Amino acid sequence: MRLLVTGGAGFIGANFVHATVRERPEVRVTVLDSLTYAGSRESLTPVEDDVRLVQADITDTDVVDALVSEADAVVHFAAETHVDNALADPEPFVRSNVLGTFTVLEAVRRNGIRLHHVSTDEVYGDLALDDPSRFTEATPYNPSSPYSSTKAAADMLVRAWVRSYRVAATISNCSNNYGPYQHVEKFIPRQITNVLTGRRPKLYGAGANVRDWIHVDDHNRAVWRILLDGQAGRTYLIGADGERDNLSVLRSILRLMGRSPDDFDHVIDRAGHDLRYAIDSSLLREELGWRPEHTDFEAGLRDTIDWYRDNESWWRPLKDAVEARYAERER
Ligand code: NAD
Ligand code: TDX
Repeated sequence: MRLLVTGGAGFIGANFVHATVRERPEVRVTVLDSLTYAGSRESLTPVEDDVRLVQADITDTDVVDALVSEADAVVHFAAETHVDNALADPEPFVRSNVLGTFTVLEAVRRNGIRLHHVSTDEVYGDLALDDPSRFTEATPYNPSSPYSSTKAAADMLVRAWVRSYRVAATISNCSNNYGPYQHVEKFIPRQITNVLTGRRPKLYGAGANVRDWIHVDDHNRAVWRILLDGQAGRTYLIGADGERDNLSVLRSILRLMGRSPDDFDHVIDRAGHDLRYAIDSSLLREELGWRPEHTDFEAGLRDTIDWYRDNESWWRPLKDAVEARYAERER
């Protein structure tokens, strides 16, 4: 199989490529990534002899069309992904997430190629903290942020291309990922690297907001299951029953890193901050037999902390600039 992976130099995409090279030697992987601030050639160094990296933008119709025409399937991860960045400047989110997905869809339509579109649970909006329900494939879309609204728009384009042009596409909406190679702007790596660089971790508001954490390798195994056996036109929710509030995640990081539980700062809350996400992944489990393997969140967190400790050269060059930006926001 010849597989085109957009966004393969980002966090989830790079882990996807690593796992594919490791576990599926028959697959020939091409990565299409423009290497924005969030993408890194170094994330693909361990597989550089096995993977072709094409540095180009997913809105570049000619490049996308040429690469799609050489592929048997496309997994589309490329996107602008950080909610705080979208609040500060939404334009690149509209361009990459909406126009970029449109460009990919037109290319798979022209070439008759199978597509898997990677999306987020944030398209469903948020749940109240005391609401026992969880998102399902039937939950109406209700995005709150500039980021999630552009992901929702992209999902809608995919659905319309399935219905109107019979494009063979599937969609997955996954909860919050953690693991190696995640950019230090995101919650878990930010706090780990704050401790490692002698800074105090930063918690938005009271830290009561709940995220449903999943290890990136479990997400990627689900993407492979859907790519191989998912039904065209279907949406699958991916989640590992990992609901935790931000304060308790931060306290786990502090404990695992030998710090006292109150060794952090409360900073100004995110505008429009979604309260709670929670995924019901029954369809994926029942139809495709997927189960998460990383069911011990503390163990996964310990491994992630170890990875950041052992791979300082990967994140150190990014850290000061990220914190300088946050310092302006959190002043
Ligand atoms: P990331 O920001 O770490 O990586 C995104 C990658 O896309 C980067 O390598 C970047 O260079 C590339 N990219 C961005 N715009 C591009 C463009 N216009 N052309 C070509 N490449 C471009 O993101 P991530 O966390 O790995 O997320 C990957 C996908 O998974 C996204 O679609 C995101 O919405 C989705 N998702 C993420 C999470 C999560 O918790 N991180 C959860 C659910 C879904
Ligand atoms: O310093 C911080 N302090 C803090 O309390 C940061 C960076 C975040 N937070 C909070 C905000 C969120 O409630 O932690 C939670 C997680 O924040 P992020 O890592 O920014 O993730 P989130 O906003 O939940 O979105 C993530 O999951 C869904 C990804 O960034 C998205 O791309 C994905 O679609």
